[in-house]
Amino acid sequence: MRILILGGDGYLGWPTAMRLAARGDVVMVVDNYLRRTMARETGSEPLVATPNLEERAEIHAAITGLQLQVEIGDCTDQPFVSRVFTEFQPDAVVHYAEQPSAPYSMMGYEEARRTLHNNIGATFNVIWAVMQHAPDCHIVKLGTMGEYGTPNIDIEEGWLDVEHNGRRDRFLFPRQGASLYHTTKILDTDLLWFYVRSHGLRVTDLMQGPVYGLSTAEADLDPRLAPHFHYDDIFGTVLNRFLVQAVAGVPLTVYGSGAQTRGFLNLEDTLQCVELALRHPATKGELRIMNQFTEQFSVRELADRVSEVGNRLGLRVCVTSIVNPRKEREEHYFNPQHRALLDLGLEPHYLTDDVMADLLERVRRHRDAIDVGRIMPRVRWREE
Ligand code: USQ
Repeated sequence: MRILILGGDGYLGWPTAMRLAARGDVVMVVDNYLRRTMARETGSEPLVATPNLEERAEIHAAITGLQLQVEIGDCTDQPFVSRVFTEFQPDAVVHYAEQPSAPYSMMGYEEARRTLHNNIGATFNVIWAVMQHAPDCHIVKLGTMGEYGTPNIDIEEGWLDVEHNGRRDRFLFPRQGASLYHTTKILDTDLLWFYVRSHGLRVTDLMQGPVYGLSTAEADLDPRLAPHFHYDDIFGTVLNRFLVQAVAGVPLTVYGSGAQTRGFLNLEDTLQCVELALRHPATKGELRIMNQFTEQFSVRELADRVSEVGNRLGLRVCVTSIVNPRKEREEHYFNPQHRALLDLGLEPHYLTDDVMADLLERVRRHRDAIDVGRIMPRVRWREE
């Protein structure tokens, strides 16, 4: 397939590009380095510096013999997006080109505006580029489990059958994000659903939970091919942060009671899920929504697991509870469905003790690079 990856420099975009190239697909990666810029501006650089996208593509080609086409540009720039679609003529586009951080979106006006402008603008331009230049192209869009929030009912995969005053209909599952970032993902879904109804697009919206890990089959070929690995309070996801905190000897930062529960997945499984979505495309006029995670944990459970395995490896790990900088439910019901990707063939990599030990060992190799000044939360959802 000819596959366009928007946000191809990111934590998920870069490993996805290498995986699809290894499978024999023709891959073009697009990025404008927004995440690198935001990380620099907020003092949130990753654990290990990574070469830029053009350099990474050259290193990848030298090692594997596989070419990734690279375009540096901004997906909110419609002439740029139009040109890329016209020239590349993708069979599918994987849309990761979004500002991915909930805390960043809550920092202040400028960060909120940038999140809204980038995320909605990029999705809107992708929709129009598909309609105008590649109408059969399958859009695989990364959404988030956070679109649903934590309702006091079971979470379905995208849709809910509602009976009201004796009549029935099917609607998008009610959504309520706990940050502006999560809200932009809700707006994306609404935009996509509108254009699916009006123009018959084919769309898969993947509701993903927090991802962890720093290794994939292709990234392990050479240290220069590693994904960005953030452990700061703005771009680091919770388990990745806990791994670094354990190695640095900093108490694990459980926000509030730690009873907040999420659906998690290994980076390897993100690649599997995206590939499964690509190989089994949505049909024309279909918005297919799949919940993308493999197992659920509370934050406190995760911290305890890191501490148990870390201490067995000789690290001195302790867990602390700090005032929750976010406004989110800590005690809540959480029972999301996640069958669709398993039915397509997903074979989960679960978070066993061996996997946890391997993650800790990999982080331990970079112990000297850890800046403990990047660990405590700097962004509060509201000033007390
Ligand atoms: N948390 C802690 N301690 C920390 C960091 C986080 O207790 O040091 C808690 C948070 O309060 C939250 C949970 O861990 O309850 C998850 O936080 P996170 O930072 O790992 O995840 P989140 O901000 O929700 O966002 C991440 C990705 C985002 C993706 C989302 C999936 O950055 O791109 O969409 O995970 S989900 O969480 O299911 O919405």
